[in-house]
Amino acid sequence: MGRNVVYSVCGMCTVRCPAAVDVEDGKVVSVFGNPHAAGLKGALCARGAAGPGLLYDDERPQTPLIRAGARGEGKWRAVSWDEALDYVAGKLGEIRAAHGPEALLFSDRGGPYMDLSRAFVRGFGSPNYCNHDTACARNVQHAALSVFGIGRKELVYDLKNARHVVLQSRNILEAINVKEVNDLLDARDAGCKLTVIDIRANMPAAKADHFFLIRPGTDYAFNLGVLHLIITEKLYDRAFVKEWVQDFETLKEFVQPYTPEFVERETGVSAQALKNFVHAFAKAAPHVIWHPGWMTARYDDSFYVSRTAYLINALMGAIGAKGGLPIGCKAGDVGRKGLKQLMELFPKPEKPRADGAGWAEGRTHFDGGPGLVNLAYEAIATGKPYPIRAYIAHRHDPLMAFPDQEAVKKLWEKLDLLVAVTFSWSDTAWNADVVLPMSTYLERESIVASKGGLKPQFFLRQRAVAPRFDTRADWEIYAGLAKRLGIEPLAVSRIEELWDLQLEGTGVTIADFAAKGFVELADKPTYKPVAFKTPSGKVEVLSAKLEKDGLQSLPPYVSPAKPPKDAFRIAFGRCGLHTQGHTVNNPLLFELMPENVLWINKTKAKALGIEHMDMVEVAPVAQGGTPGQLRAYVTEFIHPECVFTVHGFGHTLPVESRAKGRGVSDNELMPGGFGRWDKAGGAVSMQENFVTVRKVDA
Ligand SMILES: Nc1nc2c(c(=O)[nH]1)N[C@H]1C(S)=C(S)[C@@H](COP(=O)(O)OP(=O)(O)OC[C@H]3O[C@@H](n4cnc5c(=O)[nH]c(N)nc54)[C@H](O)[C@@H]3O)O[C@H]1N2
Ligand SMILES: Nc1nc2c(c(=O)[nH]1)N[C@H]1C(S)=C(S)[C@@H](COP(=O)(O)OP(=O)(O)OC[C@H]3O[C@@H](n4cnc5c(=O)[nH]c(N)nc54)[C@H](O)[C@@H]3O)O[C@H]1N2
Ligand code: SF4
Ligand SMILES: [Mo]
Repeated sequence: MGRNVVYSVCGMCTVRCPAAVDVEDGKVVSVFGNPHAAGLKGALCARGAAGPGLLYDDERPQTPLIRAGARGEGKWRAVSWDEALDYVAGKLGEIRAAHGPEALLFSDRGGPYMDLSRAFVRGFGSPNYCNHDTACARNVQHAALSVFGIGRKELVYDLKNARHVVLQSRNILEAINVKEVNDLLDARDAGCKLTVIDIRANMPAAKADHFFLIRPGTDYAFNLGVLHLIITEKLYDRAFVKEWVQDFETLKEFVQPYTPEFVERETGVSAQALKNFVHAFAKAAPHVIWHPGWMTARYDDSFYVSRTAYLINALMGAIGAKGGLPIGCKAGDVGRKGLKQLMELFPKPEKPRADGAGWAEGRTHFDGGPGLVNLAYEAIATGKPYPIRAYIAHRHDPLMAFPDQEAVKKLWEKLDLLVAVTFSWSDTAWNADVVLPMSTYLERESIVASKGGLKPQFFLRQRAVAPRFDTRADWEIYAGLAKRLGIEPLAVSRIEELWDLQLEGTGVTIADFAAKGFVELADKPTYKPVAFKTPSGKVEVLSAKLEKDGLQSLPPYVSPAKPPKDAFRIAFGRCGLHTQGHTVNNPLLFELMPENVLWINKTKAKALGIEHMDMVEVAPVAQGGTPGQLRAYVTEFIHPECVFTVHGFGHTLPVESRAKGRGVSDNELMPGGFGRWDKAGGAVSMQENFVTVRKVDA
C-alpha cells in the first residue's frame, strides 16, 4: 500500500487546525500541521499529535448500541447500522406524526461543519438546532452583536501585527489555537507588549509585561476604570470615535465614578499600576487587541465584561485596524462566491424556536441561529411553548458541559428518544437510548468547510484510513436517516454528491484541494473598511434591542459576593494537554496528565493545615452535588478568594478504565448551578458557586 500524506483537519478540539496525516500501509504513523498552512509552522499542539491515541484506542463505542436497561444503567445491545438507523428514524417518524417536526431538538458544537447538522434539522422540519455555547462563548457573541451588530467570529484577532495585547480571562497559551499561539509569540519577538488580567498566574502571565492578579469576578470594575481613564485623559482615537461611536457622551458620564482608586478597592490592583498600564496600552493604539474572552460562562456580569472590552477596542480605534481587530472577509468580500449552504436546500420551519431565542418576551435580543440549549431543555420539561420529545446530542456532552448533572437529567425525563452521536464515550452517550458511533476524524471525510478572515478559504478533510470498527462518518449517518425519513437532498450515497452541491458556482472543484488541502479565495490579506450592522450602523454604547427586553446597556457595577466563611469561589479553565472532558481517556494524553489538581492560595492553605500535594476533599457549599478528592496545588499565585481546577476530569464510566476515578469534576461542585443563567448574555454563570476544602487524613 505504501506511504502517503493525506490532508485532513485536526479533530482533537473545536479549533480545527489544518492537519496532514502520514499514512503507511493503511496505518497512521503520525499527524502533524499541514505544511502549507501559514501560521502553523508545520506543527499541531500536543493534543493534535495525540490523534493516533484516539484512533487506536479500543475504549470507544465500536458499533451502534441500543439501550437494554434503564437510562444510564450501562446495559446495551450491539446492533447493525440498519437496525440502529431504522430504530432512530422510526421513533423520529412517530414523534413527528404525534407532535410535529418541532418536537426534535438537536445540539452540536458549532464550528465549520455545522451546516450538515443544520440542514438535517431543517430538512426534518424543526427550528430547534442549538449548539453548546451557553456553556462557552455566548456572552461574547451577544456582546459583539449588541455593540457592533456582527458576531464575534467576524472580528479577526490580528495578533501577528499587534503592538499590545491584553488577555483578560483568556489563557491563549494553554487554551490553544495553534496559529494564534504562534502569531502572538512572533509578535512578542517583534516587541509587542502583553498584559494579562487573571485570577491566577496562568502560562501567559509568565510572559507578560503587566500581570494583574485580580479579585475573582471584578473584571467589569477593572474595565470601567480603564474606560474612565481613557475618556478623562482623552487617550481615545478622536477621529474614530467621532465617526463611529454612538452615545459617547452617555458612556463618558457613566464611567465618571469608576476612578482608579475605585478599581483598586474592588480588584486589588493599585491605582498607579492601572494608570501606567493604560498609558502604555493607549500608546500602542490602534494596533492593540483587548481580548473579549472566549470561555466566559462564568459570572452574572461576564456579558458586560465582554461589552466593555469591545468598547475599549473601539475607543482605541482598533476595530478594523491592522494589528487590532479587523473585520473578517467572506468569499463575497474578495469577489468570490461562497459555498452553497446545505441548510438553504430546505424552507425555514414554520414554528418558532422552543428556547424563545430571537422572539419570546425578554429573549428577542438573543441570536436565534444556535439559540440557548439550556432553555430548550426547560422546554422539554415544561412542554412549553410545545412538546419536545426527541433529542440528538451530536458531538456534545451536555452532562459534562453543564453544572449539575442530576438537574439536567431531570429536565430530559420526558424525552421519548435520546441519541448520542459521538466518537468517544461520554456521560451523555452513557445516558442515551441510542449511541451512534462516529468514525474518528482520521477515519472519515467531511463536507467542505469555509473559513472567513483576512484571507478567506475553503478547506477539506479527507479520510486518512479506513474505520477500525463499525463506525460511520457524520454524513453517512445523516444520509442514512435522511433516506428513511424522506429528506431527499441529504439522502446521498457518496460524499461527492454533497461536495458538488456545496461547490456549485464557486469556480472551485474538489480536485483543487489535492495540492494543499485548502483553496484560498484571495492572494493576500484584505483589511476591509469598517462597517457595522447595528440599527444605527455605528458602534452602539446603548443597545435598543437590549433595552427593549428590559435589560440595561450600562448597568452599574455590583461587587461580587464574598465567599462564605472558610469557603472559596470555584474557578476553572483549560490545560494544554486535554480537550474539555473527552481526551482524559486518550492513552497518550492520559500518560502526560492523568488527573487535575486544586490550586489554592498559600496563606489560605496554611490556615487549613494543607501542604503542597496533600490530598484534599472539595465540596459544594450548596446542597447537592458530589464532593471529590484530589491533590492540592499550593501557590501564592492564585487569589485567596478562589480555588481553581482544570475542567473535564472526575470521570465515572466503567468503559473508560484509565480516566475513571481520576481527579474531580468541577461541574459536580455546582449544585443548582444549571438554573443560574444571564438574561442579558445568555450564558450559564458557572463561577457563582462556592466550595469548602479540607485535608483528607492519610
Ligand atoms: N464546569 C465547567 N463546565 C464547562 C467548562 C468548564 O471549563 N467548566 N467548559 C465549557 C466549554 S468552554 C465548552 S466548549 C463545553 C464543552 O463541552 P462539550 O460541548 O460537550 O464538548 P467536548 O467535550 O469537546 O465534546 C463533546 C463530545 O463530543 C465528542 N466528540 C468530539 N469530537 C467529535 C467529533 O468530531 N464528532 C463527534 N461525533 N463527536 C465528537 C467527544 O468525544 C465528547 O463526547 O463545556 C463547557 N462546560
Ligand atoms: N488545550 C486546550 N485548548 C482549548 C480547549 C481545551 O479544552 N484544551 N478548548 C477550547 C475551547 S472550547 C475554549 S472555549 C477555549 C477557552 O479559552 P479560554 O477562555 O482562554 O480558557 P480558560 O482556560 O477556560 O480560561 C482562561 C482564563 O480565565 C481565568 N479566569 C477564571 N476566572 C477569572 C476571572 O474572574 N477573571 C479573570 N480575569 N480571569 C479569570 C482562568 O484562570 C484562565 O487562565 O479554549 C479552546 N482551546
Ligand atoms: S488546537 Fe490542537 S487539538 Fe485543537 S485543532 Fe489545533 S492542533 Fe488540534
Ligand atoms: Mo468552549
